[in-house]
Amino acid sequence: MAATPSPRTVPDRSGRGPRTRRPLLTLMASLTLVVLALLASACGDSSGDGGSAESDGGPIEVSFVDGQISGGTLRQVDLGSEVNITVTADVDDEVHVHGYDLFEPVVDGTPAEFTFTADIPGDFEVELEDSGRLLFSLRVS
Ligand SMILES: [Cu+2]
Repeated sequence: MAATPSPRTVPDRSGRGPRTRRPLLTLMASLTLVVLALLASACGDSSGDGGSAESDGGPIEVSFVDGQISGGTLRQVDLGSEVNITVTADVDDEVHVHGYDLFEPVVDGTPAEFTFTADIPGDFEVELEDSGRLLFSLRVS
């Protein structure tokens, strides 16, 4: 076996060396985009944001009637508090509390009701799962 000697490559002497700043910036930019995309695309389309935050310790009541959602776009609760959510709808669907991954069927005439401890901080969508409608965002902080 004759080992072929690898040809000696000419050392790179093309000046002051390559500038490698730009690729790093591009990488960081795309990482940011990926993170943003992941956050935004949990399930269904989410656009309800920047609304008026309503902070109240009481139960959260939201209704979906004739395609209209009423009850507020952003509801705020304290981290660690007991949350009670009641969703009334004139359709048969399923209510999904993202993040906490709670599902509860809602039937015309029978509201979906959740009671849980808000022990995960963040903004979470509460959604009518089948129709893909965002009922409101739950902010736990
Ligand atoms: Cu969902």
